[in-house]
Parts: sequence; C-alpha cells; structure tokens
Amino acid sequence: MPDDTVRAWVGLGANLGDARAALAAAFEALGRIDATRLLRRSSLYRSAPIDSSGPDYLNAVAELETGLAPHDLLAQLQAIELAHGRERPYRNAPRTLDLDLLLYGDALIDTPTLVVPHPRLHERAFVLHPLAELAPGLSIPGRAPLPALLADVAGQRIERLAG
Ligand code: PH2
Ligand code: MG
Ligand code: MG
Repeated sequence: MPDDTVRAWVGLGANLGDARAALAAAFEALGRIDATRLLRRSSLYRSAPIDSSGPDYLNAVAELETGLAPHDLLAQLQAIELAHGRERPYRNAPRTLDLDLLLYGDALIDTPTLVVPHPRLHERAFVLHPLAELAPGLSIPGRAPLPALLADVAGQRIERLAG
C-alpha cells in the first residue's frame, strides 16, 4: 500500500433477502477493492427502518485504508451493490445491499454524485453506533462529537447483535 492512503468509513445496510449473508459478502468484497485494505468491521446491528419501509435493517460499518480517489472508491461501492442485486426503484426503497461512503479522511466533498461526510450520517443511530464502537473519538468534519450526536438519536430503535 503506497503512503498516500486515506482512512475511509463505509456504512453497510440491508433489509431484503438474507441481509446477514449480504453484509458478510460485502465485507469480503470491500477487502478485494483495488488499492484498498479492510482494516476493521463493526458488529452487526438490527435497526428499525428510518424514512424507509419493510423489515428491520441489518447495519454495520467498515474502516478502510484506500489509495483510491473518493469518486473511484464510490464507483467500487456501487459495483458491489449491483453485484448483490441492488435495484433503485425509488429513494430509500428497501434494499438487498446499500454501501454508503460515510467519511473519506477529513475531506469535505460536495458534488452532484457524492457528498462526504454523508449528509445524514450525524442523525442516524444505525451509523453512529457502529462508528462509535470502532472509533469512539472519531470526529466528523463539521459536526458535534460522537457522544453528543448519539444522545440526539437515543429514540431510534437499534440493537447490537452478538457474534
Ligand atoms: N438506509 C436508508 C434509509 N433508512 N434505516 C435503517 N435502519 N438502516 C438503513 O441502512 C437505512 C435506513 C437509506 O440508505
Ligand atoms: Mg444509505
Ligand atoms: Mg446508499
């Protein structure tokens, strides 16, 4: 791995089909992305759909080290989603696999195809809890510290799964 790598965080979510298998396969696929290493994976979490429908979601986050530029990493994430049968019938539709680029180092990116930090990450328990599990001191550019963000989402149902 060259020296000019960046620490990136990816959110994983699924609520259709075998969500547990989809997330396991997604972690494997993340580890196979070019110029990228899967450093750590969080526990799995079961969460109530937020602004979405269908069964409970399984969620997790992955910590990556990558030499890819942000849009190239995004393209890789989208290719993995497609390979897992992801369809996009409408916004926030239930999904077989969702991979969101949450953070790319401390970069602030605002383009038509990619916004980083992910614009809703700070208000979603299903992202904040797995992030806090792996990196309690993580700072999210432009946002309050994780403990304060977690306090604000205390009303969202989420459960950390064993194993
Ligand atoms: N993803 C969404 C919308 N709502 N709710 C939960 N619990 N988990 C998700 O991953 C999720 C969601 C859009 O990507
Ligand atoms: Mg998402
Ligand atoms: Mg997405």
